[in-house]
Amino acid sequence: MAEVEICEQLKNAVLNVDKESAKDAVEKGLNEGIDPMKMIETGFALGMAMVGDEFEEGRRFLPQLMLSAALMTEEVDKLQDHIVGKGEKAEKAGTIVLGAVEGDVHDIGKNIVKIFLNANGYEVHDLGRDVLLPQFIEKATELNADIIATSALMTSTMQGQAKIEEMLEEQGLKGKIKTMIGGAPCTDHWAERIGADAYAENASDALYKANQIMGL
Ligand code: HCB
Repeated sequence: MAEVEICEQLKNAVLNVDKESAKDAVEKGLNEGIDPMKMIETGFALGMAMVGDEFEEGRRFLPQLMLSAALMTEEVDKLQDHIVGKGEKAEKAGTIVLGAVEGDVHDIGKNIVKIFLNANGYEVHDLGRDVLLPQFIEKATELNADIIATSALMTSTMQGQAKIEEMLEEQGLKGKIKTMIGGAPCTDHWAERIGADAYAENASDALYKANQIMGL
């Protein structure tokens, strides 16, 4: 089965909340050597974006959203061990404090970012979801972290990313601890507006931007 067909099956499995089909496509994909990140980003994530659109249009309801999310989380967990990066590098690339900002329980995307950064040599301290804003700075200071990476999936919670920038400024830490923002409503423009160091569109971009920040 070609990569494009596997990704299509994964996308549809999320849309139709079809666990068996998702499992089958993941197994086939792994057997055929398809990049697990491809399966996540162009299979599952696309399906999830479509689920979100239908939810917004009132054609899908919260319980269905939750089922799709649970299915995706379970399968992404399985793919985790198959993501090949430079994880075994002797030298670590950097330390990142990661989390979904206060008020936001969306964590599927954040978890994918974590898996990918980890696999590529970053030490990632995941604070989880709905993380109180000061905790990002406290943890980053404690660990002498290089980057605070936040995830916000709602227009309301995005404001938390702006507040983190203000708090870093107030505490004289701006520029010392770099920041990366992500999540579906975020953009380069938002990063620029709030003074974040980088915006990442997806997990591969998060690695690229983290490497840029670290000068790698
Ligand atoms: Co939720 N939800 N949801 N939701 N949800 C969204 C986000 C809406 C856009 C749906 C819509 O209306 N179209 C909407 C927000 C509208 C807005 O603010 N403008 C919304 C809403 C309204 C809500 C509730 C308020 C619904 C309600 O209760 N009435 C509620 C909020 C709860 C809360 O947070 N306080 C809610 C709940 C849920 C769940 C629990 C059912 C479920 C989340 C489960 C979970 O995460 N464990 C859920 C889901 C699944 C979604 C959608 C459908 C998908 C999100 C997702 O997982 N995408 C989403 C629609 C959408 O986003 N289009 C919808 C897939 C991942 C892979 O993409 O963008 O998260 P991602 O991550 C990418 C990328 O952004 C980047 O890399 C990732 C990997 O490629 N990235 C980073 C992410 N974080 C990064 C951090 C970095 O530093 C760097 C890069």
